[in-house]
Amino acid sequence: MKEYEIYSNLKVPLCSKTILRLDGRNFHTLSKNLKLLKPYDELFFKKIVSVCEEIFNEFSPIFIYAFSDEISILFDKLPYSSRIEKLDSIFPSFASSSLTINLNHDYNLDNIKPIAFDSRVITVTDNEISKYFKWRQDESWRNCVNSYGIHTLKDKYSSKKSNVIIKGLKIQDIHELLFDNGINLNDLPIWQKRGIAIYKNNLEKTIIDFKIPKFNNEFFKNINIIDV
Ligand SMILES: Nc1nc2c(ncn2[C@@H]2O[C@H](COP(=O)(O)OP(=O)(O)OP(=O)(O)O)[C@@H](O)[C@H]2O)c(=O)[nH]1
Ligand SMILES: [Mg+2]
Repeated sequence: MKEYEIYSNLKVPLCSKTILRLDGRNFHTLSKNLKLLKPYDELFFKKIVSVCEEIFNEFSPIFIYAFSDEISILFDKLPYSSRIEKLDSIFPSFASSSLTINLNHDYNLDNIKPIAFDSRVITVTDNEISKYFKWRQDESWRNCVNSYGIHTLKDKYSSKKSNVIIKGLKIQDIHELLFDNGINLNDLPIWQKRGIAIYKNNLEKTIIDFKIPKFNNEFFKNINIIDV
């Protein structure tokens, strides 16, 4: 019957570096059920960071980047002989279990649905690495501005209307709206604006970086992820 497992030999090509991106399933509902602080809940995000640390320690990727409910994991060398079925099943299930165990210390999980992450495989060349992470970091920034914007609008409008209004505003308009309401985006914690990263420094010490810069080639060169 083994020949019926027709996808089991599907592998990521050897010639590229690989990113696995995990994203929490339906975390909007989870955040409601756990009564997370809006727009950012530091305790919850620290649980996501713990998940990243456990992945880093267990599977030795070279770099992890996370914001909100998504985690991008960069590998130099893939585990499980690069088999896609293994990667796309073990990593999201490991993350789901890890998050559940971590949340259980501080939250009541009695009435929540089982936590799940989805997973996708992204192949990149060395010179696309910083482009990929910059793309995700730009999303983190957009997410930050929008989340604070909606949070502010909800003081005056319904949730639905706030979402409609925010979609019609340019980023500069949202900056001004926030500024008028006493929120200066410059003063927000860096992890809320740019996310966090885990990597090894030159002394092979694991760094959990809550103060990452804006990603560019230089950053990835300095931490020995790329050569040029
Ligand atoms: N209140 C609160 N919510 C958060 C926080 N971090 C993540 N979330 C929630 O997680 C969601 C993540 O966005 P998405 O991944 O687009 O939404 P999702 O509900 O997970 O939907 P799918 O990924 O498509 O399953 C956000 O919309 C928030 O509702 C937080 O710190 N506080
Ligand atoms: Mg999600």
